Amino acid sequence: VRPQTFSALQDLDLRGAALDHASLKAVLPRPELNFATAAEAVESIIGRVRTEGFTALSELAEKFDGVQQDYTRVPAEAMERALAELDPQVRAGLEESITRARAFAAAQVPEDTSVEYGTGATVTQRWVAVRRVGLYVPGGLAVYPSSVIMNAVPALAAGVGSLAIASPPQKEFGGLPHPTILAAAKLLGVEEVHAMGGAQAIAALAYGVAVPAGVDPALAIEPVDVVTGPGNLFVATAKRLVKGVVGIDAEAGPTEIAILADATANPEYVAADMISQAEHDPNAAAVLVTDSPDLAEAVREALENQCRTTKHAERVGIALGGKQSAIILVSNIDAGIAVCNVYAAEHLEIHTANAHADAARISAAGAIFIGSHAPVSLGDYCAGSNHVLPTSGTAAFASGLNVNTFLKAIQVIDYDRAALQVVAPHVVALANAEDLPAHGDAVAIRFA
Ligand code: HSO
Ligand code: ZN
Repeated sequence: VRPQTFSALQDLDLRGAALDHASLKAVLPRPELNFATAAEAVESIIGRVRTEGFTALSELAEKFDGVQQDYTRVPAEAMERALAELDPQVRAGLEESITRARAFAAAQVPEDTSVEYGTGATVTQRWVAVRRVGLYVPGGLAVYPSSVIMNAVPALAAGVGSLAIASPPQKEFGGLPHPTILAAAKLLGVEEVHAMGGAQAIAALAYGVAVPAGVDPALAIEPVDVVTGPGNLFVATAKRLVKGVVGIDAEAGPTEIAILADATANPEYVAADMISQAEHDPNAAAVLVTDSPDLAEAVREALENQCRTTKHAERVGIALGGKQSAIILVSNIDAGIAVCNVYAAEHLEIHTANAHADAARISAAGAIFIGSHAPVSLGDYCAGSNHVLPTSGTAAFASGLNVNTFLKAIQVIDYDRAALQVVAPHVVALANAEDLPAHGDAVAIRFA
């Protein structure tokens, strides 16, 4: 069987189609993530990590990553060496990325808010960081030091005191994660990195892993409160299964780019941006939504040319030719906006004559990139925004990683006697209405 290529990129003509939410939802391309297929294997892995601890982690590292390890913690010397040996240009890029991400994250830190109900009665919403977080950084087809930044920076800005990074052990790096990942962690001041990947890493973070008596306690993995970060189907399934034990961020399945474009768009840019995200994964989705058949044709041509020279042509071809990708023709940009709002892309680029106004009408997307000079790859590395974003349509209700992901809001109730007396009759009445008279008594006793 020959691999699919970009030329299999499907056309979807929605001119004249119904534009209501349900109709569009039914026709828009989207692969179904089959969590059920992985669930059984993942459940067994989680169970093993919980009962067998590091023995299970070692066996799974050998099985899935082909490496030998007793413990997962990356030694401090390896972290230092990785930073010392980091290519200066890569270091400069990471530093710029960190600086921009920090500024945006710092600006997101919410203020506590209070409401006063007359004298002596105040309620406050107080934001408090979670104690400890586990950040997953995938290995696989590519390595993602940029994801170290995207996970850690908002957690640090939120005030999280304890961060652990998990990333798959790499055979070619002596069983440690890729050195650039270690260097990025070190640059951020995150010292705790564990060479572990897959569902077992998520289980270890969520439940913690103890060391036997006599072993350096620094090698143990303390359980975390929140696990974030993208990963493959096994990682995503594991996150679903530990949810409730810990908090998790939004679903991060295969990456997606949607582009809303009219006749004013530059087809070479559009094609380049589609290829850029298709490069991640044969399951990545690239969707062009346009009211211009001429642009659609020009983008096809540009894809053909650019696919000839792009490094990961095979992966890109499979992604573009897959069922999840399409060129969607719409009658006008209003219809295009309707399509984009139903699709709820992880990344949405807007290349239209009125890009700002059109962007303002988007109500579902992980991130919106406005105009012809804000490609997704800018956001992947250096815009200041986060690249851990909701995929698979979950942008309809979920947000990209941000400071709030790592915060809890505690509601603080501060009433004095006089203030309580003002509402006491109402509390008593409502308590009686619910047949919970002891609730009313607890108020009344203070005034007896
Ligand atoms: N586009 C990916 C993030 C990424 N790209 C990392 C390059 N490195 C998902 O948003
Ligand atoms: Zn990317």
